[in-house]
Amino acid sequence: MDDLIQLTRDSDIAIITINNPPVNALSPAVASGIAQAVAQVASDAAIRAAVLIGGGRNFVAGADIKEFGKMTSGQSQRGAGLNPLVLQIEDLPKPVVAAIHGSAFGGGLELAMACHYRVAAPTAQLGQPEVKLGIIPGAGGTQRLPRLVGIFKAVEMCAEGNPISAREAASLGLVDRLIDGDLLQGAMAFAREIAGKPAPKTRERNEKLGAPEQNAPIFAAAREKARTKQRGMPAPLAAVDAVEAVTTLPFDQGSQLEQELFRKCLFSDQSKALIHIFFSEREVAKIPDIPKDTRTLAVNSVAVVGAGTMGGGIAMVFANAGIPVLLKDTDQPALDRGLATIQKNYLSSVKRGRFTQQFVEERLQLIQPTLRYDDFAKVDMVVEAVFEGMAIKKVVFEQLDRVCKKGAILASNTSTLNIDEIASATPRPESVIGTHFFSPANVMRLLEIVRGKASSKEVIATCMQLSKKIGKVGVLVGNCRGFVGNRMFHQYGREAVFLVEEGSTPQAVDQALSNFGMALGPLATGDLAGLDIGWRIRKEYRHLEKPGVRQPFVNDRLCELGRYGQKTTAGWYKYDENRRAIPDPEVNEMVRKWAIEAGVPQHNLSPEEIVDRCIYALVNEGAHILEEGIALRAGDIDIIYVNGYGFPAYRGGPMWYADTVGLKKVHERICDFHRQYGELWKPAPLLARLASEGKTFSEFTKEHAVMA
Ligand code: 3H9
Repeated sequence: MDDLIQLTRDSDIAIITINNPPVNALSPAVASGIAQAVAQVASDAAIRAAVLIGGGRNFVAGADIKEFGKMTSGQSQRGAGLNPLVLQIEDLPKPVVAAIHGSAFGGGLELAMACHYRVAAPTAQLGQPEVKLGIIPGAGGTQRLPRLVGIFKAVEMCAEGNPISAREAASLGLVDRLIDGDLLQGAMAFAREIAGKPAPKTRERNEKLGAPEQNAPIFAAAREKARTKQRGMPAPLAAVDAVEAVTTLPFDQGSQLEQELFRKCLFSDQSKALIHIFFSEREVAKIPDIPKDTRTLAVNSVAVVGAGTMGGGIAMVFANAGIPVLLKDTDQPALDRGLATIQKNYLSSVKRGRFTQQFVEERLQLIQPTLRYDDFAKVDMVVEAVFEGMAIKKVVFEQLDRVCKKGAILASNTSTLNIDEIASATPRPESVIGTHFFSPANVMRLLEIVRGKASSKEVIATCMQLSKKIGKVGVLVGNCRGFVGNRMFHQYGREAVFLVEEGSTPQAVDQALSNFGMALGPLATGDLAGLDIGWRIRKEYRHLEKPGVRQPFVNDRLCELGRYGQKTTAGWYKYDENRRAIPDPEVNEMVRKWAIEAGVPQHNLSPEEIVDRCIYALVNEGAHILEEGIALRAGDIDIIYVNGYGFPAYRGGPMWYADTVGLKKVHERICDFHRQYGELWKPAPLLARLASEGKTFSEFTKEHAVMA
């Protein structure tokens, strides 16, 4: 036992404290330290009961996820040694009480369930989130949880991975007592009550397992839900299989099945991809030239300029985080419309059970409408969300400079424009930054934080910190047209239109990418966002197009016909009154005719080519972005795509996916496309280099995390 585990005593009660900051992950050393402490408790006749507690802010956040990479790469053979440990605790004849605060997740909950009793702080969270990492519980969780909470809840928790509150856990019987006040003292008092009494083993408790005829529909419904809500992922189905084993097999055999399924999932590409996403999501917060202790500015009040769809959504984001917001527009009708939309959105959240009526009323109180810039004098931050045009944005920033206090953050929600040019409208470019929210802003997790050349480190650090507070994943990106997400999406969307021009249909393109795992196909996404937006941007930038380089055109033709997508009930698809997309033979016919008239060569396009062309268009642009330092790391691009563009997390994002396929293979395919389809497919130099060196984007990232 070393510093990781402390064993102390208070008369006849032992206290085992886990000290492995920041989250008490169960590394092999932690597991072996606990095992030694438990052995001492067993052998010390003066000890009649024990409390197992976490030091710091957490009980235990689970097995050490870093160990999984070592296990799958063969660097570590033994895993965390959790299974022997949980059995050792459960078999101890003296009762052990797990005292839970913060989180008891994954292996942490499995450890707690092997204890004979559990007490918890009311704010604690308990869960089996393994499926979010592409695995299933691997230390008896699928076998013990149903014995404590019943089949229905156990299936839900293991297959969906969402945590429950300590209060819910107490009502289900997973927690034996909630402790208000000092957790250790409460746990000690509990331990004294049960000291000397028999220590009940969870694995022997069968009273909540129910009858087969009750359980069969639960498993069937869980499988159906997993197939639709976690489409393409085997881990949730494996979790259901493992829980089902509780009802058909004795504990030992059930545990063995759990082990087999756990290992199968752990060694899958999906698990590696999801673990990459887990760590990348934490890594995005680390900016090499902005140390952790950089001073941040207090953001206690915000103003949003523009009460349109984006501005309204952004106002809701701040209000939801408890930050008062002034919402400004130019005239009363525009402001009224914006507020009405906000109210409508909140109402639907109440209907769907996401928020309570009281929560919504409090949030609405936090959003104050105004028509005057002068009201902004005291706010700490302004987010501009007006129409996407440089001239109007500059006028807004001149006004902001006139009214805002010194040091206020002046942010633009621009999705494409040059943040330095916007900043040039003020004499304080150090306070200007891009905060690019994704639509609907109150739902989408991604926030691109665009670093201008003068943005101060304090302003960047504040926005990165603020993103977490408002429930977003903030990713710092460099300043270029479209930044990271939209710059890549432009290539992806372009390729999707080319495919339709060359002989595919919108349905075939969308279906191939949906089967790949994208939340929505590119053409349906265009219809959702509004085809007129891209049309307007293309017209604005037409002068920059290189002569002789192919450009998509049938999307413009659809717009000329007034087919803007969902908002006009027609785009690539037709839409019914419930906004359901219906394939439109008229579009297919028109597009075919236009393409043939324009001399676009027609060919048969397989789903494989559709996927390769769209996804490799993302990858090739991503490689340019990485080399230019517009993104700090390949993982940052992946986080942007998973959180902002519906890229399947289980494929790890576009750059990870390319690494998984092998950059040599990706490069060769892109070279084929270059030969066949011309200039736009010129392989990015970084991709060509890494492919020839046999390296990956991840390896490149480890060597160069530098931003332009
Ligand atoms: C499992 O248990 C399998 C079992 O069935 C048994 C198998 C045999 N391991 O998120 P934060 C790091 S699978 C290693 O920013 P927060 C994290 O990378 C596991 N490291 O803090 C970060 O490092 P850094 C099931 C971990 O307060 C730092 O801790 N468990 C682990 O916002 C702080 O993390 C889970 O999936 C870990 N298990 O949130 C739970 N957890 O500072 C995963 C965290 O270097 N964890 N780190 O960037 C979480 O959900 C959140 O971290 C938690 C804290 C809610 C606990």
